[in-house]
Amino acid sequence: MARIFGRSMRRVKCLLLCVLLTILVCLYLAFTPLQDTARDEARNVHSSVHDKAATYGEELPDKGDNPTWGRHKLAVIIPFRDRLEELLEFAPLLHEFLAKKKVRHRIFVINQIDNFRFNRASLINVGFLESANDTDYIAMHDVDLVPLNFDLDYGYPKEGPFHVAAPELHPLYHYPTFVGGILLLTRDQFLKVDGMSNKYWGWGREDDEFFVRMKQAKLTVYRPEGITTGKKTFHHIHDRRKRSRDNKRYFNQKEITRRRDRETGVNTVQYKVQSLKKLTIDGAPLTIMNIMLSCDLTVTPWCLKPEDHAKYLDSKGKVLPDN
Ligand code: UDH
Ligand code: MN
Repeated sequence: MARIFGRSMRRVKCLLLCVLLTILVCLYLAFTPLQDTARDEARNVHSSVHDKAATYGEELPDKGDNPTWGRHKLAVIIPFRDRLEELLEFAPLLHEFLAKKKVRHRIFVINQIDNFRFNRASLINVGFLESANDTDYIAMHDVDLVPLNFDLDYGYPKEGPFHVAAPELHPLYHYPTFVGGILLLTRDQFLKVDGMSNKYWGWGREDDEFFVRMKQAKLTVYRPEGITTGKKTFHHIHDRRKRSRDNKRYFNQKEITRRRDRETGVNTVQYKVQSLKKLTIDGAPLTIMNIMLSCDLTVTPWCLKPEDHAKYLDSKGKVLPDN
């Protein structure tokens, strides 16, 4: 009897041992490949981020693993035409400035290549749309305004639009409602006001209209505090004899552009990306977008000077296709 009991106890022990071994083997098989897969996946994600950066011809400023850089990414949008000398000086300085401040960023040069008068606001709308992929806030940034004071903030403007080039700091413009030069907005803030008006061809006032948009949308504009460098806070690379401002007003431009535009914005901007080039200037990676804007001459005939209308219109008054 005792022998039978002893034998069955041994069997039970054996069985338990087998079950335990099976469980251990299963656990081993189950978890080992999982860990590898997870590691491989992480590696893939990491390398795809870098591959993407590599195809853009850009360095990721933080190589993706430096926690002090924060999670937000800035699209610097530069409305541009015929300002190569300024760009050559500006781009390396801004890139270095932002990298030192650990602001993740990409610089987009939105180059207007059609035959219409310059349209800063529409180019900013285009820059906003074209930079949507991997950035979550924008800086509309003049190409000729270099920040010199390292205390200037270019961080994510969570509370409201942040006007870096404040009137008391800008070398030239000091009126209280000025929001030109350099202005930061989150994507949501920009969308809340439908971006900028597309009616401003030639120089000026589009930023003042944008101020009204922000005000009416109840967005509070913030500005730098505690900056002690006054009007020397920026270097303005602008010789007004060489870079004269196209401030003529044609047709009923003056009257229309004095009003708040409720019809056009980032949702109505018409354009074509003719080409995209990656370029590095002294270590500063840039995305250059060659943009053909469209203009409806029945709405804003001042997108061409009156003397140019005949040049670019066919006999029926339609804009020729290559313009
Ligand atoms: N820009 C060009 N090419 C041009 C004209 C303008 O690239 O032919 C771009 C460039 O980024 C430039 C920005 O538009 O820095 C502004 O133009 P600007 O430098 O001629 O203007 P300004 O120095 O500063 O007068 C504009 C501030 C806001 C004006 C206040 C009136 N609302
Ligand atoms: Mn200027």
